[in-house]
Amino acid sequence: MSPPSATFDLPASTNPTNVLKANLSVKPTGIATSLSAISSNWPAFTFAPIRESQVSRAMTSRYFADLDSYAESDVVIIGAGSCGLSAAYTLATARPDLKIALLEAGVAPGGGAWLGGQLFSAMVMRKPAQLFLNEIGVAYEDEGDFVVVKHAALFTATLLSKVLACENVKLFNATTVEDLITRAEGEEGRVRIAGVVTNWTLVAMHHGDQSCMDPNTINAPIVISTTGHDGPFGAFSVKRLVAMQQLPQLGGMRGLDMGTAEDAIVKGTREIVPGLIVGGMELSEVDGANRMGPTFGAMVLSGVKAAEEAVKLVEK
Ligand code: 48N
Repeated sequence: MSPPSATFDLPASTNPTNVLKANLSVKPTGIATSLSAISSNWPAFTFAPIRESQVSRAMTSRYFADLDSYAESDVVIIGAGSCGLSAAYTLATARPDLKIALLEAGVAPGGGAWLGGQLFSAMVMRKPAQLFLNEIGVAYEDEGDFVVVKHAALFTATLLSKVLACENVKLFNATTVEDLITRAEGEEGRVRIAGVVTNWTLVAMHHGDQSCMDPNTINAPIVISTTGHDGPFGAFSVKRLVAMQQLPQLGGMRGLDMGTAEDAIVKGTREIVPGLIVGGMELSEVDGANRMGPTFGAMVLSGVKAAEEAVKLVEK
C-alpha cells in the first residue's frame, strides 16, 4: 500500500516513482533556463578560446600573490576539520579586518567530518550546537536534545563554502605545518609561538627519502591549532610543544564518554602556551579528555570558543 499522496490528489499507485513524483515539493522544470542558450543547440557549441599559458598564469599569479600577502598573517589556523573550519568562519566573520591563513595537510579540507560514525552518512550534534547550524544555514531534523544533519557532507561542504567566501581567509590545502615559529619569552627556556613552518604535504611525507627539502614560513602573532587527536598527522602542535619542553607531557585522549567529553573540550579550549590556542580533538590529547565518538557539537563550539580566545588576544 503506497503512502497517501500528501500534496497531489493522485490515484494510489503501485509504482513507487509515481509516488515520489506525486510528493515532490519542488516541481521539475527541466534544464535551467539560464543554460537554454547552450542546451538548445549543441552542434554549434564551442568554448571561448584560451592558451595554456593563460591558465598557468591565472593560477600561479594568484597563488604566489597569496603566499606573499599571507607571509605575514594576523592568525594562522592549523587544520581545516570541523573545529578549524568553525573557528575560521567565526573569526573571519567577527573580525573581517584580520588576515587569516588556514593550513590543511589534506587536499580535501574537512578532516573527519565528511561522514558520521563508522562511515554512516548522518551527523549528530547535541543542542545547543544547532545554533551554529542555523547561523550557516544547514537544515537538520530536531530530535529533542540533539539534531541530525541528513549527511555530514552537507554540513562540511556548506561550512567550507562559507569560509572560502570570506575575503580575509586564505586556505592553503595540501600544505602541512611541519613546525612552529618561536620567540624566547618569560623565564629561561619558555617561548611564545609566533607563526608556523610549512611545506607541501607530499614533500613533508618524504623528507626521509630525499635530500633536505627546506620549508617555508608564515609569521603570525596568534596560532589556533585544531589538528585532531593523535594519528599520522594529528595532535601536531601539542606533540611539538612536548618535544620543545613547553608541555611536560600529553594527557592522552581517554575512552569514549559523550556525556563528559563534549563539555570538557568546549570549556577547555584555550591558549595553551603564549600565542597558541588549541581546540577540537587535539585538546583531548593535552588534557586527557574523554573522546565523544560520532557527535560533532563540541567540535563546532570549540571552534567558536577558539575564535573568541583569538579575538581576546588580538584586543590585548
Ligand atoms: O576532523 P579533525 O581530525 O579534527 P577536529 O578536532 O576538527 O574534529 C575531530 C572530529 O572529527 C572527531 O574526531 C570526532 C568528533 N570524533 C571523536 C572521537 O571520539 O573519535 O581535523 C583535523 C585536520 C585534518 O583535516 C588534518 O588533515 C589536519 O587537521 N592536520 C594538519 N593540517 C596541517 N598541518 C598539520 N600538521 C596537520 N595535522 C593535522
